[in-house]
Amino acid sequence: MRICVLGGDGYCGWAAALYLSRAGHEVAIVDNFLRRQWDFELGVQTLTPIQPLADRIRVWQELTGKSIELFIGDVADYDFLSSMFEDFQPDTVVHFAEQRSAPYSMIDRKHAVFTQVNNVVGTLNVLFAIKEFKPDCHLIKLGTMGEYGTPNIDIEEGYIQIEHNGRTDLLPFPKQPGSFYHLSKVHDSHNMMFACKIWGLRATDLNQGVVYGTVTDETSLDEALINRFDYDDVFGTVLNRFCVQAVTGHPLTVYGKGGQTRGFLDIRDTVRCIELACLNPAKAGECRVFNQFTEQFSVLELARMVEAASRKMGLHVDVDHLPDPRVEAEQHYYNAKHSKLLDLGLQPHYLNDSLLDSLMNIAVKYQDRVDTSVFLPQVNWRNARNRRSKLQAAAAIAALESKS
Ligand code: NAD
Ligand code: USQ
Repeated sequence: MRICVLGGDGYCGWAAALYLSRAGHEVAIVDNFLRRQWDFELGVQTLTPIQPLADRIRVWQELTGKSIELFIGDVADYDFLSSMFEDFQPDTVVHFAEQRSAPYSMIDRKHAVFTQVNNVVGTLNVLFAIKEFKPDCHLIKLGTMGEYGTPNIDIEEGYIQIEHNGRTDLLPFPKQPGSFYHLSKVHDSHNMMFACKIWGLRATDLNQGVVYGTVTDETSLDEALINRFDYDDVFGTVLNRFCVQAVTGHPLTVYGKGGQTRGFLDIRDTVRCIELACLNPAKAGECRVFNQFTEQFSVLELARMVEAASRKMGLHVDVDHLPDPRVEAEQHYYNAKHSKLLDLGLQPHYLNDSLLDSLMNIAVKYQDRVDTSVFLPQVNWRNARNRRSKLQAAAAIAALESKS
């Protein structure tokens, strides 16, 4: 297949592009390096020393003999996207290219507006480009489990059969997202459903849970292929953050009671899920939804697991309960269905002791790159104007000056 990976310089996109390339597909990466710019803006960096994209791709080609085409540009720029479609003619587009941090979208008005414009316009452009240049192309779009929120009923995969006043219908599952970022995904989902209905496009909305880990079979082939591992308060996801906090002896930052329960998956399962969706495309006119996660945990359960793994390594770690900077249920019912990808053949990597040890060991390996000032949350949902960017940039500049 000719597969175009939008956002292929990012965390999930890089791992997926290599996996699909190794599996024998013709792969193109599209990215405009916004993610690297956000690191500069916030004064943070990934724990792992990622290489420039062109270098990563060159090393991949030298090691495997497989080439990956590169298109540098903005998915939200329709002229750029059109020329990419005409040139590469994808059979499948895997769309990761969005601003994906909930805290980033909650910094202030500017960041909320940017997030929704970047994400919603980007996805609309992809839908129009498919319609205009390759109507049979299968769109695989990364959504999020956070679209559903935490309702007091079981969460279905995208649609729910509802009986009302004696009549029944299969309707989109109600959405109760918890940030302007998560809202952008809901808007995308509605636009995709509508485009499939009116133009007969084929799409798969992958409502992914929180991803952890950094190593895949492909990225471990060479240090130059190493993937991102974010642990800061804005882009770092919870388990990755806890592992880095533990190895530096920092108390684990559980927000509130820690009963917040989410779906989780290993990055190796992310890439396999993408492949399964590619190999089993949606039908023309179908906008199907898969819930993409393998296990659910509460934040406090994860903290206890990391605490136990640390003890085995001879590290003492405390678990702190900080006031929750987010507006979210701290204790709630959660039972989300996730059988469709298993039915297609997914064999999950479950979070066991050895997997947790390997995550902790990555944190140990790059410990000297850790900036402990980004452990505490600095974006509060209740404020319309957080000072996160300016403060952090000032701290980063001061740190640079003290080093030079
Ligand atoms: P990431 O930030 O590491 O990667 C996103 C990539 O897209 C970056 O390289 C960025 O430069 C690029 N990008 C963003 N906007 C762009 C634009 N307008 N044009 C071109 N490139 C653009 O994010 P990630 O963690 O790899 O997440 C990828 C997707 O998966 C996102 O849509 C995210 O919402 C979804 N997702 C991620 C997680 C997770 O835990 N990481 C969980 C669920 C869903
Ligand atoms: N949390 C803590 N302590 C921390 C960090 C987070 O208790 O130090 C809590 C949060 O309050 C939240 C939960 O952990 O309740 C998950 O937070 P997170 O930052 O790990 O993940 P989230 O903001 O939900 O976003 C991430 C990705 C996003 C993706 C989403 C999937 O950044 O792109 O859409 O996971 S889901 O959670 O299913 O919506």
